[in-house]
Amino acid sequence: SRPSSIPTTPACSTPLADSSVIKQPFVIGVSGGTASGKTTVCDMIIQQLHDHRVVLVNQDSFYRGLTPEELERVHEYNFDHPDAFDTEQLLECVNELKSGHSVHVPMYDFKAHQRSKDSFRQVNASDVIILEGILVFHDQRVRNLMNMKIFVDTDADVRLARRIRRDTVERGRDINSVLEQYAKFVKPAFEDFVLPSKKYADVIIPRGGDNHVAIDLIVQHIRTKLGQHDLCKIYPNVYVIQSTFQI
Ligand code: UZR
Ligand code: MG
Repeated sequence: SRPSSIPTTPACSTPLADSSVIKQPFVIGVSGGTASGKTTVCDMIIQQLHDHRVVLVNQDSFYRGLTPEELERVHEYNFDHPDAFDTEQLLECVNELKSGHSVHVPMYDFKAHQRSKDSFRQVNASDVIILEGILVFHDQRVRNLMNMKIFVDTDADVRLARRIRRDTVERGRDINSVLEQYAKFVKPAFEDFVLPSKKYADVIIPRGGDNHVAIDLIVQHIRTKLGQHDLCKIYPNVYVIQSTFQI
């Protein structure tokens, strides 16, 4: 017989009776080099957390649109540099989501290197926010919003092979421009900005989406944390009661 104040099920998927209690979502950062399998890892986590409300926010959505001058010299534009992203807007967006508000995430067109002027993606408040991108661990303010940081660590040759396939098939590039961009910007920026941010990760997943064991372990951990996370916010005394019980 448990005291009635101990919730028997995690309260995360049910609306709160007491609206004065603010429940903060659990924020997971997923970083790693280009084509490392970040999106696949995120999709697998989302699939396995199907009984929770999970939203994915991609750093790619916060690419700044190129000016006409930049567009003219697009081959000289460094899309892998931290300055290519509107980090202030990303911060604002994740902060809003953390406070339980819905947000409008910009839509970025990889072929035109532009943001859509009139369409946005509405992202609603949720239990878990996954923030994915090559440089989501770069800015300390963004890192500080995360409850868990995952780095997807995939060999550079595997990433380059995937990148060529993706950019030619999905992003309308020819192979020469992909290789040129890789050598000129992608690889150096990986070494200068992405790899050094690996040290902030709590978990490093080798081989990305192929690593089912790692993803299972991570999901188990998120479930545990999610339970604790919610219970701490909603029932601040619950652990006190439980520890009294154990004595
Ligand atoms: P992921 N990128 C483009 O190729 N074109 C754009 O308009 C905007 C971004 C690329 C960017 C980076 N680099 O390597 C990659 N270049 O998108 C990040 N060159 O995407 O995390 O899915 O690999
Ligand atoms: Mg991706």
